[in-house]
Amino acid sequence: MRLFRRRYSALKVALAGAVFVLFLFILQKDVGGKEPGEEPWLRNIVQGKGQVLDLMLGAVRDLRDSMPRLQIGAPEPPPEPLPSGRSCLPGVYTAAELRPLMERPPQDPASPGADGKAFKKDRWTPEETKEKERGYEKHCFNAFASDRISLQRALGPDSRPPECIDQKFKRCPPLPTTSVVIVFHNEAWSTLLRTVYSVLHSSPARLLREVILVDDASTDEYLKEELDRYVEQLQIVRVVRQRERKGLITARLLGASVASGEVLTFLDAHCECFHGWLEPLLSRIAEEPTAVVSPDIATIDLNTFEFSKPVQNGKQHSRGNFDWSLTFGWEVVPARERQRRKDETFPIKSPTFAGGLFAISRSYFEHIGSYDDQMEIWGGENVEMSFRVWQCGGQVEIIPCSVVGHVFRSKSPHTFPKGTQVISRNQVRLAEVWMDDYKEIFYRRNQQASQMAREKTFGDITERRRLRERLHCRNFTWYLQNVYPEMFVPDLTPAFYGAIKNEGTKSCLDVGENNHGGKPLIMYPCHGLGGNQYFEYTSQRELRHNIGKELCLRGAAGTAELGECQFRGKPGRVPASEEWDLAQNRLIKNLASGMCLTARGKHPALVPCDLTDPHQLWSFT
Ligand SMILES: [Mn+2]
Repeated sequence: MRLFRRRYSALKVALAGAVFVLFLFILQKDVGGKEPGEEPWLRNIVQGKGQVLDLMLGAVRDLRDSMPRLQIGAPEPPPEPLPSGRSCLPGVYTAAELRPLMERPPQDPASPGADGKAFKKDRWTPEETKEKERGYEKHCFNAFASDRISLQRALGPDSRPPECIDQKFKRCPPLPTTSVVIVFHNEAWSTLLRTVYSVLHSSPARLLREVILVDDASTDEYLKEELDRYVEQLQIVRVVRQRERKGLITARLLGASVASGEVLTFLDAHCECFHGWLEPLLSRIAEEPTAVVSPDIATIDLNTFEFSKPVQNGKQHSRGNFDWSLTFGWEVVPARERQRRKDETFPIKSPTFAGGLFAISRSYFEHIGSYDDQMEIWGGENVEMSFRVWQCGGQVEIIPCSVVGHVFRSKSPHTFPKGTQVISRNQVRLAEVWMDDYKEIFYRRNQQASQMAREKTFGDITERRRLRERLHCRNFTWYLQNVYPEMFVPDLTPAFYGAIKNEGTKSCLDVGENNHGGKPLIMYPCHGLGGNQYFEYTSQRELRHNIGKELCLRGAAGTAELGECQFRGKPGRVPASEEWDLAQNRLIKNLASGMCLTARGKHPALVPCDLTDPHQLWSFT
């Protein structure tokens, strides 16, 4: 006992304790550190930490070696060579090295739709007209035209900006290989196969590992054995099938699970790839493995199948955004982002992406949590992935030198087996996981979603929340401030919100159909669904109708109309014409005119205030 006390003084015990803690830390680091080391996007970060650790490790190695091993560690695999150590030639790829897998057959310039031109037809027999109508009905595009255009049509000369045409791609690190995954459900034969051929004709052979067609339980006969037999001759094309209709998300996951390329490239089943579409996408991922990249999506006209080709210069680019009903939209790239880009080869940072056409490193796709596999059918998955990628350290970008055409339809030809409420359900899942308190802004605008959130009928999200924890993702405030500072954030807790009911008419203030500003308002029976009757009385004393756009009630001489809100956040100010006083909580008084809103007359208007007139009395419901 005395011996013990003499040899282990308090100071020495403390010192030994500290060394032991350090030892534990290193042990844990040895085990936990292996995984990220294998992931290229983390390698840089780990390297920095690694150097510091090496120093510490050297200093304590002797100590550690002299201490007893607490457990036997797993055998260590040899360290992976760093990218610089990889065997690849210097310089850039030659044109020969980037030759496509398949040469296009000779093109007949007189054939329908040749070189991406419009399909034209003057005379129609009754049978042809009938066939055309059937095509529209089934596919919501002109399948008649598509069926008559060559499956292997070319798109004419390369009309992209010169810096895109001249862009060279470094051999080191090599461009990654890709698997192109195309999901389809009862797609027209000609659009599906033209998409496939267009990939085979425009993708460098050395980069295209395979084309995977994922059938989301199509019911059309021609998409079964006939398709299997047809693609057999195309060698690197194969079909995998989802027996039950589960939608885009699970179909994509199925495609990804059988893919062997280093990059996953997702395309829709009615696309055509333009010259040199693939290299810029893969090159950006080689340079930045956490980038999720979309091509510039060109329109293939749904009536004529004309391909709107890129122009040499001056193109106004669009990027993805969202509104507070969580609907995806396009906006012109703001000046700040335009100035950052030196030429067309620079990526455009995008707050969200459309989600149909994009490429992502396969290992990063897995790392970042692929998709929420409990989302159903379609809708919201692109916004979910956008928030997730940005918040968890990646980036969502559009690569303008990569051009892919897509047939944009005005409506969906597909059924929603469980109804369209699956979209709200998907949106609630994403709001609950990624949006923190801002989810309330969405819920106020979508009654169905709000109810699902209240009743917790959106399924289990534990796994997705755990993913957010595990990846140490940033919060939604960070996203709004850093990724989308142009976004207007409505009040988190508006003073009043909902429908504005009139005492005299017992009906509600309503913006009317398709009122994006400029049209007068109407009075309409209160329906309690939000939508056209949703208003917020803001902390700035505006009356905002802001589900999609930020629209404000504006008082003018005797009239009240809807217009785009002048106030876009501080340091701006609300003009008096858009400022309203809820006098005695019953009158709605305009600050510019000093007059009050009345429901009397054809449209809501402004008249001298009168507290005794029930048509001037309003309340939020
Ligand atoms: Mn589509």
